[in-house]
Amino acid sequence: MRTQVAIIGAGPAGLLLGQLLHRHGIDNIILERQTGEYVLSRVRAGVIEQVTMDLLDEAGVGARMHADGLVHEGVQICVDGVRHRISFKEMTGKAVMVYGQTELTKDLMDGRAAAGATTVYSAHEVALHDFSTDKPRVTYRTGGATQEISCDFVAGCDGFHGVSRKSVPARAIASHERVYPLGWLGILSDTPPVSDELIYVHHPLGFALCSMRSPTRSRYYLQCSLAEDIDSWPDDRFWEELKPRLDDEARERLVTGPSIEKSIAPLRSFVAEPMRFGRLFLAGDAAHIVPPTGAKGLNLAASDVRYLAHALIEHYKDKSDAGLDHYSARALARVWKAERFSWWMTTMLHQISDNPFDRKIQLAELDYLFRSKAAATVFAENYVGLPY
Ligand code: RFL
Ligand code: PHB
Repeated sequence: MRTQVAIIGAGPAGLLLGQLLHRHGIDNIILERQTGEYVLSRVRAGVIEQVTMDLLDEAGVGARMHADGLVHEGVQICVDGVRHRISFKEMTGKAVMVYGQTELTKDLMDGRAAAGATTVYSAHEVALHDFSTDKPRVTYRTGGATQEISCDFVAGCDGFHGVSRKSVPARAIASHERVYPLGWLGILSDTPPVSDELIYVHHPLGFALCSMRSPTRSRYYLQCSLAEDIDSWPDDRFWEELKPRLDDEARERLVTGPSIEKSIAPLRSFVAEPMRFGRLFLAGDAAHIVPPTGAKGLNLAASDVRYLAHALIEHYKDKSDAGLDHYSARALARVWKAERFSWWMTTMLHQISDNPFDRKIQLAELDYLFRSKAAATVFAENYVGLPY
């Protein structure tokens, strides 16, 4: 088989890249290790930046998000039982959209199916070859046979555990990492949210987040230890641990119910540099991970894809490689700012340290955030997403 761009991974990065390229007549094939049903069953991100919304519109897949997504003009932060609000609208004139990654992935998959573009699900043993030459190849196994795709470029959109980054010789890549000694235990339930805005909770018992997917579906997270066993968290225990962290009003409004999904995600900051190796380009979680506290992972995947899609379009339409040559530096400049914001929010809001000094610093930081318009503006500007 032959294609212009072989894309590894059918997560948001791979699907969005495929869609943008397809709209510009650039042929691409996506290879995905899992089945489509499995990809759609992963409950992950919920917050979409304005610039990501614009990109989804550019890809022609934004209609359902605009119809069903919830526009949020501010966010709430609850510290030791007292809630504070930061208005995005007032500080930046912008807003974010609350719309589940699962729905967005479905929109992208439907868009791809409508375009008639090829996605190979259950593609096993994907291997990248010759990407340091101008004739890269990708091989994989499906239905007991080995297949080969020759292409002009390979886009590694296969997430943190994917094969693309691992195919790069160790001497050519530098990794920067911070692992936090905690995770998020998340549940999804068909109960109305406690508030019409997200509530990030800082509490001596540990961080919590009250989020949502719709007016009738809530998403909650609790800070947990990495050693936590999901089976030791029946729903009742989750709700009982959440309640004391909330303010009185939220506690009264909390409607509990059976979980429809429950999972634990470790918190990690990670960046691999550079993001280009000959004709292989990494995008999204394949190149970087943020802890979920700043809601940046999916949005960063989208911004990488925007830079990469435009660079590839420039290559094919204008015969210019300027965008490809600048891809890594451009993407990383935005990545590191989101890494900084996510690290800052994580360290400010979680109980990480036993040293009382550290908690005092967290409280001082939060108090400053609520009292200073400058600090609130910095927060809001980063949360709604920095410009490209
Ligand atoms: P993905 O989504 O991991 O997709 C990669 C795809 O590649 C496939 N794959 C392979 N395919 C072929 N061969 C191989 N060898 C392969 N290895 C892997 C995988 O099966 C998969 O389908 O990466 P992508 O596309 O870069 O997208 C990144 C986002 O999914 C991620 O950053 C976000 O979910 C992070 N995230 C959040 N981001 C936000 O912007 N806002 C949020 O509110 C937010 N909340 C979250 C989050 C992530 C969370 N978890 C579970 C880590 C909340 C949580 C709890
Ligand atoms: C979510 O709704 O899943 C969510 C929202 C905000 C975050 C992380 C996750 O910071």
